[in-house]
Amino acid sequence: MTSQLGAEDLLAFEESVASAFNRGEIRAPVHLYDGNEEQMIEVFQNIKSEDWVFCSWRSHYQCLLKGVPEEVVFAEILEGRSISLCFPEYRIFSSAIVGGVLPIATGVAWSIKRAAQSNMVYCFLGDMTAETGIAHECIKYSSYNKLPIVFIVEDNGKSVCTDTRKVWGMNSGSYLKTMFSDNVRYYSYETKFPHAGAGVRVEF
Ligand SMILES: Cc1ncc(C[n+]2csc(CCOP(=O)(O)OP(=O)(O)O)c2C)c(N)n1
Ligand SMILES: [Mg+2]
Repeated sequence: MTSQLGAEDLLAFEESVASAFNRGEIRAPVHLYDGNEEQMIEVFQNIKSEDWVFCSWRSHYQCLLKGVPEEVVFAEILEGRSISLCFPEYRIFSSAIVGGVLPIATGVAWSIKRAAQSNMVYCFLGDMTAETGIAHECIKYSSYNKLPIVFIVEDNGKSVCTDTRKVWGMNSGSYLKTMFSDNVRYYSYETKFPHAGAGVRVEF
């Protein structure tokens, strides 16, 4: 655990970003979390400062829980960089490209294994990203090669405004809920926020 922040702190941070965005103070997209605070804190129980964390466009909670100070994260968001927050000194990186971080995270895990180090990689991905070909390849490769990486699938049931299950015809949910269990964690959550924005100004 690299931060002592609780669910209330995470919620309050995201609410302050939402307010700033709705006041027009952030002139770039924001992708907010809501409803997954307990799950995120639980995942971060095991994450240490020497571990690497990779995220998508939705990464405020991970940055805070990895130990980046709130004011530092907020300043970057105000500068318009919410969509791809990177703090190399805290070993946390994000990309706004669907699937963009997955091969990079897999490569870092491979390098840790080759160097016989003991730290880990944690890679967060949404439910639609989890169904892409690149996710399948990276997860499969990591599992077969026993790489020190955990992929955390965050299922909010949607991809922007599209229903993930409907797209793939998944009546019983993703195969990743049960397969590759040494390398995959899967949780579901419901959010009050749209895909991007905070419900007042630009949203989609
Ligand atoms: C290569 C690529 N294709 C399309 C997009 C547009 N896009 C941004 S987020 C997103 C939805 C991804 O859904 P999911 O993986 O479930 O993540 P969520 O936003 O729900 O957390 C899409 C299609 C993109 N950023 N990159
Ligand atoms: Mg989703």
